[in-house]
Amino acid sequence: CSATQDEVTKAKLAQPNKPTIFSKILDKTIPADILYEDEKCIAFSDVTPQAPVHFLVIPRKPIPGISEAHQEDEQLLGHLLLVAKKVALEKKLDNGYRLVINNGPDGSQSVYHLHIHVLGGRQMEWPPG
Ligand code: D5M
Repeated sequence: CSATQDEVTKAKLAQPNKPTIFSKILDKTIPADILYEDEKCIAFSDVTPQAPVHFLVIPRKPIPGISEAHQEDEQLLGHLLLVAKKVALEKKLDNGYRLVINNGPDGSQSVYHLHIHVLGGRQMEWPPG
């Protein structure tokens, strides 16, 4: 669909430079629908939802993408997954959900601040586009 195409176009044009729009969400200079936050991460609703429930979990540390995470980030990455699960439960996604990490141009990453997408509330298809 054209919305999906827009996301791919944005991803192709994205520059892996900091700071990103997510830094502004973290420092609260732009608003977001924040679902959860702690000292290591924040979860907020995606502004262009691809499912009835679609939120992002991001670390406060500005890791550009999963390809730039390192051994020292091991605990943080585990924490992000557990927060994704916790918020999914709060959102009552009892029948399942999907976690996605887009990485780099071929992965259609458009914001170069690591984020886990959590999508649910409908049947997911496979393979993804
Ligand atoms: O996904 C980046 C995601 O970030 C995409 O689904 C839109 C979302 N996004 C972009 N700006 C905002 C703001 N301001 N609030 C909430 N969500 C936002 P990617 O995996 O990089 O393609």
